[in-house]
Amino acid sequence: MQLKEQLWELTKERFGCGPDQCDDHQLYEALLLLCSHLAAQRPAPEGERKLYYFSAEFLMGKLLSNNLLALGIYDQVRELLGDMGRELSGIETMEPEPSLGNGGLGRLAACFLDSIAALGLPGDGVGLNYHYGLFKQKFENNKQTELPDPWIEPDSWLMPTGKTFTVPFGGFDLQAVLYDIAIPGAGNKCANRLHLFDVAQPAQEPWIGIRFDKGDIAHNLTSFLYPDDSDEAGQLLRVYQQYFMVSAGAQLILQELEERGYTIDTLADHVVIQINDTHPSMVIPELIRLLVERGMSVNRAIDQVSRTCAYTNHTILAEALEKWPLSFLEKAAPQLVPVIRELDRRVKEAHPDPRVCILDGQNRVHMAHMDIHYGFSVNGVAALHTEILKHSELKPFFDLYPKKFNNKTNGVTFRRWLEACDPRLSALIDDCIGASWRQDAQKLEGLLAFQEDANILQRLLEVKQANKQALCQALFSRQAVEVDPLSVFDVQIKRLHEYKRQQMNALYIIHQYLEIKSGRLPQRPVTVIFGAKAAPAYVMAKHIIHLILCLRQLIERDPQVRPWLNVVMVENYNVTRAEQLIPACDISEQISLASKEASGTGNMKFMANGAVTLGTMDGANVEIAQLVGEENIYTFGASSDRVIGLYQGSEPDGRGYRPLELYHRPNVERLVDFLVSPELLCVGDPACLSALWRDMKTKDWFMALLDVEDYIAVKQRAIEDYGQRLPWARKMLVNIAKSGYFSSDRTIGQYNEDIWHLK
Ligand code: 26V
Repeated sequence: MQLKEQLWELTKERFGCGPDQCDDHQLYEALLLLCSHLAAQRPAPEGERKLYYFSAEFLMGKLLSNNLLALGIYDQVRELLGDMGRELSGIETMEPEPSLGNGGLGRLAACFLDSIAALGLPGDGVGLNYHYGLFKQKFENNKQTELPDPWIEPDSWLMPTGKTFTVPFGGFDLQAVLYDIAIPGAGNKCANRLHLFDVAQPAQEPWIGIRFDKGDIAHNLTSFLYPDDSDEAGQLLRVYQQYFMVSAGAQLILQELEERGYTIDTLADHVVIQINDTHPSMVIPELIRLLVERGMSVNRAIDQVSRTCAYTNHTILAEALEKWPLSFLEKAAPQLVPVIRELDRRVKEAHPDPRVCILDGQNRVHMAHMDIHYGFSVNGVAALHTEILKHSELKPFFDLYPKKFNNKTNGVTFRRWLEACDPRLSALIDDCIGASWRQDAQKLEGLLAFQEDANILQRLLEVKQANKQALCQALFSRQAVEVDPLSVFDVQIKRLHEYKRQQMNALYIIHQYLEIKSGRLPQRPVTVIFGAKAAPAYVMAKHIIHLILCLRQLIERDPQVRPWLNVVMVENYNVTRAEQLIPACDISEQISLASKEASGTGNMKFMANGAVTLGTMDGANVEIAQLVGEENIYTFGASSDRVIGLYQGSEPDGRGYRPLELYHRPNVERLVDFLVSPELLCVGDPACLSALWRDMKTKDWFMALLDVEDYIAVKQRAIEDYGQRLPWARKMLVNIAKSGYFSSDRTIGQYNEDIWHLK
């Protein structure tokens, strides 16, 4: 049946009318059903080995366009709608975004599923079906407030499978009910699945706030995605969530193994499990337990599981490395405790070094240590990050198991992050080098041949201008914010964290403000755009949001400054907003303290969309710099070696980092002191601003004052260079041309080649 007829039949049956009579929401539902139907008919890719990608987060973003593209019916549907005088872009707005992730780690998992399917590899995701994704952010009185964000409507991408598994907790059992989301492979006829487990009787909504009864595990286990884990009840619920996910997932794996006709003693030949950070680490003891329960000896079970599991590390931040008190596990999953004790015993017997123990002196379980000892692969997510793991953070482990360590530099799916979000640029690229880059992003290198083509460079500038114009309209209609489309768009969008140093960008804004106030006008107007959510319990991060919102208000009210400097904070930053912001960006802010950002993936998306990076030599920025060359990137700041040295107490005289001394430099002091200036206190909360001010002077844990002067100088230079339009366009072009390396298709190819060996 033709697509057109299928759509007619669907809407006739559902709504009693043709698609031309449907409203946008009805059309959205019809297209969702159409996609689900087509995807469900697709077979899984074939293969003797199957990957299970375990992750507590899958930040999928809206799926309609993505699925239309992957199913190969995007253009057809767009034309069909066009014939009825309708636009796909309007219909897309009807879809609620499933925000089942906090940030980079969750979005990476989503890009990976897209690439695994596109490469036709047999690999499914395993996670949890949170009913509420990351909170919805609202600004009130220049502060962040949080609201629940429901995403599951009567029609959603979730498909009931009818499968359930019993998860045994201490003192009670829960049924894990399995839902699937189909992941169609772009350019082939297969589909994988994202398996999401839910409790059988989820709490009845609606929630009024984001607080809920963390003791009511049976109903609330899958209610919310965790934005943080700041209190004990929350942490315990998190352990319940993790065990629920891995126990049900492990049972699913063993069930599918049997269905595929294999016995459990061939597990490692037919299954590979990628553990996405330590949230799913309990899958190791759980699988061992299940195998022993099925009659395997402990030695053989440990051997099978160790050859099945591979671990990815995504951060070196100490506070983010999970160490659960054994008492939590005794409560949530007591049957795992003897397994973990046995795993620890074996480690201590072989390696008495306390730095590599699983159970430490305070009876805490070091999840990453368990993964490294009992997994066959450990990878970091960018070259620099992996080097830091090997030679600093995880050095004792690298000394034990050098062969386990490997790097897999992150990537992003160009189908969402270039083709879908930037159709204007995609069309221009097609005109230059044909459409084959859509299958193989490395082909973008062909653009290098156009570096001296003034006509193409001009068109590139026009595309960027059109995207900036579109963003201006969106900002105006959503937030009533007016932005000068001819200003430089300087964009920092990512979770709010001190190590990402949004506060340093705020110091730049203060610098510009003071310059303009004292009559030194900049060369051209700049719009500094932020998007960021702060974890609700992360006090300092909330203070930084407050600072930015106050600066925005101060500047907006000032007719002298307003024409030259504009500050915008996008409310409720999420995947959908990123898709509008990234194509419109001129300068991509990647200014984390060197050594702290494991990779970053936004940096790659910006690059592919023709933004020029302003960044530190951190995470994947290092690889971006190598690829584009120094004339096509703006780097600044202390090196990761120097930063690591400072944390260890070196420099200037063995007493480590001392912000107060940096603060007393005249150019720095006036910026920092502006936080508590009468002007700012007029619009802001004195308690928040002075707490931030004091912290910056005396602690400055992520060394904003170390790099701020260099940052401001280099940023000025970038803004100056922006004025030379054709040379700037050349920088944009080189960035796009070199971005193909950061396709997640490349990353997944390498995971498969080195770790998974699927086909
Ligand atoms: C987690 C937590 C949990 C509680 C306390 C504070 C805290 C701080 C950071 C994190 C990060 C969790 C791991 C994560 O999302 N890492 C990100 O992974 C991306 C994909 O590999 C990578 O691009 C980012 O650089 C890295 O931060």
